Amino acid sequence: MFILHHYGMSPFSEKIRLMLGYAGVPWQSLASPEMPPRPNIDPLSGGYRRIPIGQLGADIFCDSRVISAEIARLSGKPSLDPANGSDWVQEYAARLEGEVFWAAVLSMSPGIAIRQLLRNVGIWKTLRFIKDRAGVSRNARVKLPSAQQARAIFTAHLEDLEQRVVSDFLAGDLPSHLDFAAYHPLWFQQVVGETPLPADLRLLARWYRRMSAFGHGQDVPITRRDAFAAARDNAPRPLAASHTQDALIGSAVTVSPADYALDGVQGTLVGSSAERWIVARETPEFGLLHVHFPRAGFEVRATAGG
Ligand SMILES: N[C@@H](CCC(=O)N[C@@H](CS)C(=O)NCC(=O)O)C(=O)O
Repeated sequence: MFILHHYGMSPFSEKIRLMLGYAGVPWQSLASPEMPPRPNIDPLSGGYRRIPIGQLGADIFCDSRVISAEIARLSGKPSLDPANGSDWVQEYAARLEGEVFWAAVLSMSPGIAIRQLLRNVGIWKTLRFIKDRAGVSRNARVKLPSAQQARAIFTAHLEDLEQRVVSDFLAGDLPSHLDFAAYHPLWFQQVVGETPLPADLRLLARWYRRMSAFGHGQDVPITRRDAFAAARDNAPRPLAASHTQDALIGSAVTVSPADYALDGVQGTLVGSSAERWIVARETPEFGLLHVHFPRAGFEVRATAGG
């Protein structure tokens, strides 16, 4: 069964929880710590530090775009696969998950942020969390807005979104990946940031309610032992022959995000497609694992000596 490694306050996790609810894919839920180290998933991913991460046996899926493609496949709902959007849809989704996501996070009032952290993680972890995320921001390769700029970006974004919800969903009559990419920054502002949507944006409020109504579907809490057993007791799924043609296949590589939280994963490149890199990791604890990354937003480097 599909396992989601996630934590409550994480917007990208909410994107996937809601998508699983809409798609009707039953899932197992493994609550991760809000910051590294994450003993439930680090040994499986090999060091990718972001959340959410998906897991199907010995296949590990890093980044919500790859996870969305898996949910599309499991549910037979191709509109959930980010690769199936037209050019404008893909460009807009990238903006929502980059500039708009950061605007939602950085426009949050410091008082509310502290209150939420104290409530969710307690006092000691709050201090560690602030230090951890300051490090992520400092090392980011993308330029992050100030709090004031973030508020202006987010307000303009909401007004623009109000003009875009002319159908039931953003790219037509059916929910698509784009709706979930648009949903999670708004969820974060309201649920974690305690800031309601502006009352005059009525179409947006209706779309948001339509989306929220999907809920999270059927999730069963599991433990780290269960996730580890699933990895150990299964082999990675076979690779399509068409995914083993890249010149780098067989090379030792490091795959890392290109924007922020840059920690990379080392292994052997065993698969690639127009959308994905797949890295094999041979581990003493679980045997062979395949770790999947999207191409968009990630870098692959041949590792010295490989
Ligand atoms: N592009 C990634 C972004 C994921 C992301 O930024 N996740 C945040 C939490 S919502 C994160 O992991 N921040 C750093 C951390 O938690 O260690 C995705 O789509 O999954």
